[in-house]
Amino acid sequence: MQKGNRNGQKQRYISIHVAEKFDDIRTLQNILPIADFTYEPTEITVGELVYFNSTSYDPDGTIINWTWNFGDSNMAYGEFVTHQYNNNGVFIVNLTVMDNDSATDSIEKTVIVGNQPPVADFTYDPEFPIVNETVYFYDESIDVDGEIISWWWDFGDGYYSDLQNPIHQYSAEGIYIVNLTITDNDGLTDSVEKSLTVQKLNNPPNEPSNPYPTDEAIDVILNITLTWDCSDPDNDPLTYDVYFGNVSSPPMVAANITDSSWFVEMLEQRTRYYWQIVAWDNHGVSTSGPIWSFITLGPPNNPPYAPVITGPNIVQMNHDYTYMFQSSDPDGDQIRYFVTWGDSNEDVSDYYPSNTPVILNHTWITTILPIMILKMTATAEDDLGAKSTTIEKWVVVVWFKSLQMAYSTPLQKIISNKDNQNYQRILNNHYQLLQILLK
Ligand SMILES: [Ca+2]
Ligand SMILES: [Ca+2]
Ligand SMILES: [Ca+2]
Ligand SMILES: [Ca+2]
Repeated sequence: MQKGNRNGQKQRYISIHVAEKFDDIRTLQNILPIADFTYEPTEITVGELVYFNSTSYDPDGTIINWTWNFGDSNMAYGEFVTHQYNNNGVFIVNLTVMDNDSATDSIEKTVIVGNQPPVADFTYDPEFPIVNETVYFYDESIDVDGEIISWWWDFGDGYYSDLQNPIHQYSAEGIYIVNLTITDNDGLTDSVEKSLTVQKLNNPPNEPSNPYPTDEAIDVILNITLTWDCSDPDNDPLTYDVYFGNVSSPPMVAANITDSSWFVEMLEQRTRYYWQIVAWDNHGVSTSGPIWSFITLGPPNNPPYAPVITGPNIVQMNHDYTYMFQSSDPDGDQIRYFVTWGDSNEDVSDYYPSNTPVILNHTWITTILPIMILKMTATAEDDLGAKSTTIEKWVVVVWFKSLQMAYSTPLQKIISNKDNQNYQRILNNHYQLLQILLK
């Protein structure tokens, strides 16, 4: 790679100086300097900083001048210089040195500035593709002294592409090693690898089911293992949060358990317990089960007493009326009320402490008859499921306020007879007659 221009043998020049004074006549023999240099690095690429070091010397004096010609029209002066080549190629570097007697020597060396290799890089989108989703690959490779002329993508699943910016779909979940190899216009290559995680589309767990004790079970023992079933559409492993207590929105008593069972003990007798399971899959997605309940064993439960209904007997259609229901439970249990309004509508109240008046509203909507007698019913049920006897109440529903006012007293009499079996028929068939009778 390096070669000198010297002709092998050292050349010597002799000069004779004649002094002004005879005593100073001396015959002097100047020896030529010897030019040489090294450079670092020896394998040069475009843009790289190259250090040129003169190793020239003068056997009988000193070097006083160094002139560098880098072969690319650039010059420099000095014993130690640096240079960067902007193009690859072959360059003749010339160094000329001069000694203190103005004698010179030169040396030339050939340097080869190589091709800068390309640098491979890429990105892809989306970051976490799911199975069969289109993944976009973007070439981000660079070549500082040329251009990239070919690409080879290995998607890691047995598929390849030679496009610069390919797309690809993965048909199975997993972690894939994607390799991109590029080649620049001078034939140098580079590769880069990145791992890509393909996820499956996640489904939430199925709803917890098949509780034990079964929902609404009674006489459940006081120490019992609750169990349930649950699965995940993706067959993900599941964990469970358990909510349990004697209130209808039970608190969480266990979190993140892996078994589909939970032991509870020392439960109170003849008490309704509520419980709920929340299932989580390993993608952090959850599904809540229904709130189940059961009643523990204990002394016999007594039903609430029959409720009392308080409210108007004669009402106008399409107006809202308020009724109060009240009962008590011999055991002091909470009570809720089932109410039928005689027009095929029903209501169920929340649970309230024993002996608490409970208000429910109702509107009888337009009927085809100007006067109708309807039968309301109310039943009290304690929170252990024991029902009272059912109480009835007759209500006369009229079209107009005037009817309500006019017939209030006589209708009240009829209703109070507790013998209304035929009155609806009478009212329907003999409305005019009744009108007269009631006057
Ligand atoms: Ca010399
Ligand atoms: Ca290049
Ligand atoms: Ca899942
Ligand atoms: Ca009771």
